[in-house]
Amino acid sequence: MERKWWKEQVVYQIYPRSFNDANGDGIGDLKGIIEKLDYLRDLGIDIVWLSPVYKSPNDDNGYDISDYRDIMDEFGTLKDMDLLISELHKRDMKLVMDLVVNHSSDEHAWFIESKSSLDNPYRDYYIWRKGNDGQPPNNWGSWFGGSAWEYDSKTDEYYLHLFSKKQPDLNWENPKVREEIFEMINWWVNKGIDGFRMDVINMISKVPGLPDGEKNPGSKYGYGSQYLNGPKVHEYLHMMNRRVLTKYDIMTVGETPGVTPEIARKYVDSDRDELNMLFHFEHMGFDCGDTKWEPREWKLTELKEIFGKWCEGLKEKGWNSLYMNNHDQPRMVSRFGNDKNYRVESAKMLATLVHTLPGTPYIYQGEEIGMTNVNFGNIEDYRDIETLNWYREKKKDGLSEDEIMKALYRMSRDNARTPMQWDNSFHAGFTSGEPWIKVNPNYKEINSAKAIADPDSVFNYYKKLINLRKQEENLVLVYGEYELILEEDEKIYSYFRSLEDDRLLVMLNFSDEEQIFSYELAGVRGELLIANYSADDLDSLKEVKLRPYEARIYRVVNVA
Ligand code: TEU
Ligand code: CA
Repeated sequence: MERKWWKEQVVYQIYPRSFNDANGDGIGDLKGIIEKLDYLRDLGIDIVWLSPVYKSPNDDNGYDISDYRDIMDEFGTLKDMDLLISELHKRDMKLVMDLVVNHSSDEHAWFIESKSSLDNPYRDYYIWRKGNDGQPPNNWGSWFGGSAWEYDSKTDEYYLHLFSKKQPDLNWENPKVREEIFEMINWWVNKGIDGFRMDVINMISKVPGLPDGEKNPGSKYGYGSQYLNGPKVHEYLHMMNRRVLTKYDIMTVGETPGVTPEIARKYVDSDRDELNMLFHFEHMGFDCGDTKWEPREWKLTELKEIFGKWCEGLKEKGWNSLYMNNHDQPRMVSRFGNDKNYRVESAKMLATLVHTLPGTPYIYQGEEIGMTNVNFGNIEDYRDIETLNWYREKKKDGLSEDEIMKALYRMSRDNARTPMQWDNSFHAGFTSGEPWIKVNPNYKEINSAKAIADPDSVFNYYKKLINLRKQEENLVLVYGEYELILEEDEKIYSYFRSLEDDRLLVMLNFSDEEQIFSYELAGVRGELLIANYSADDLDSLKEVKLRPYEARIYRVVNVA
């Protein structure tokens, strides 16, 4: 197994708008991030991934970029950015930027040119088509609702936008577009950044002719089939790798909805020179029905099967990225744990899973203090475009306010976007002004200041866990083999990680009841490395009682 820094280190995702506001305008900013670097260093973070900070009109909170070489006014300036990079490097930390190049903003200079006339030199920077008898060119749906095509009367054509209509898709078929993007990437790397998280990077190549897509159940629109992992995506990524990425020691992680391990290998097999890692969504969909808004009962064995398949699938070539939440997903403790009676225990248990499976762990801001979903209960308090569009659509369909609010509490992206809870002062110490989105009312109980001071907090458990994974003798958690045991158990998730003579045993109780771990394991004793309840070394590991959401890691030692 080839050793790499990005395999051994831990990534922390910052959603800048909600992280820390230094100037009191209610919006997080770069200076605010700089103020918190020592906090992150103390936690044990090596790599910071910043959600987009580029110039943007904020239709989708920065995922709609109007200038790739400048910073959003609310966040600061390029000078602040240089300072952030040097302050990170000074602390031996690295910076990964979000790269959003499937689409730009409709306010990007390229698009303003593009839409101005049919023969403008920038026309082909985007994807324009004639309508079909007064209807859009095909049946593709936008991920944020409605058609993926917007009519423009000036030139009597439609442009493609897989996301909001303020996010027109770039035309990767055009070599000039690719060249512009590669140069821009180069420009950022030369500024000293250490890698990229690539937004929906497996959507950049569309099937030629743009045929209708397969419809999702219950929808009149086609989703995905004609552009997810499209025909030229590997050609483009290989090109990007050869032209730019390979020249530097940087890390890359692609965001790729709709990939299986088989598909993933084509992106991350180290011999293919494309990406280092990717984010798959299999564990982000298995608790949902036809769309993300409908819940589905899930079983622990399903989760084990998903992670097991990915461990196996990428074990020879490639590498996994491990996450249970991000800025698009509900809070993991609310989704997979119990944020009522066992918030602290289950947050630690889930963290133990993320940091002990094979792959690079990603922490989403606030996760390290066990932040939860927010029950706003009022549409006025929501800000997310996907949420607001869906609300409008469902109201029209006649769904009750109550049902809609329930779905939002479960799945709205704003669950992850409420301000970081720093302390118990007004607005949780996030801002001295009015926050752009309300603070979760539980901030007096859940906040960093309190967590830092409490030795039993989620925060202090993360610190220990991160440190454990990095300790020299324990690189077994990074490079060791993964072996699942108690495969059929619906309450306990347990596995070995082993490297040469070193063998660790992870035990996780995924239920709110006591469980007995029972496994035929003779002639060994267990040295406890970490646990989320008080626990000790054990002379035998055959039978171990696990309390609700208990997590333990033992070093398994042979007794002669
Ligand atoms: O998300 C891509 C994506 O697949 C989303 O549709 C995601 O599944 C959805 O938000 C879940 O409800 C990326 C970014 O992470 C997201 O924030 C952006 O809105 C989107 O791309 C467009 O850039
Ligand atoms: Ca601010």
